[in-house]
Amino acid sequence: MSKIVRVGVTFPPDLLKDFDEITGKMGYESRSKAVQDAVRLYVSERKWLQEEGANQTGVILMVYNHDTRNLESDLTESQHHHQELISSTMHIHLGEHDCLEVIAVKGKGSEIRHLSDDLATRRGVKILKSMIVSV
Ligand code: NI
Repeated sequence: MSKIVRVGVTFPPDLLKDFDEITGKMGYESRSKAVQDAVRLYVSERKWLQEEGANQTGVILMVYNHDTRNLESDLTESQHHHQELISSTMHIHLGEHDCLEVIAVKGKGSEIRHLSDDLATRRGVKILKSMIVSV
């Protein structure tokens, strides 16, 4: 393994206080380990935006209003169209009108982004978040 490098970083006090509180509650005993994990997460979350050809995996989380005309059939059609990307989906009824759909994906970054954008821009889709990491 590569050796450890020591760096000095400055923080606004409030940010560091929040970070220490949260990581302390999580059970981190070392601030270095907590910062390393936070940076690793940040890098893995953003790497996919730059490595469109690389293999990536993750979930697309989507909240939508199922009353919106044609939305459910359009969403199903889009998912059939991208079936090679989609490993699994989970549907949760949130109330009278809203549904949560969790779509597990794996494939090329550019194709995952294409699916994500296709779903996000449809009328009736209220929230779409993707958590994609490079693998
Ligand atoms: Ni539903």
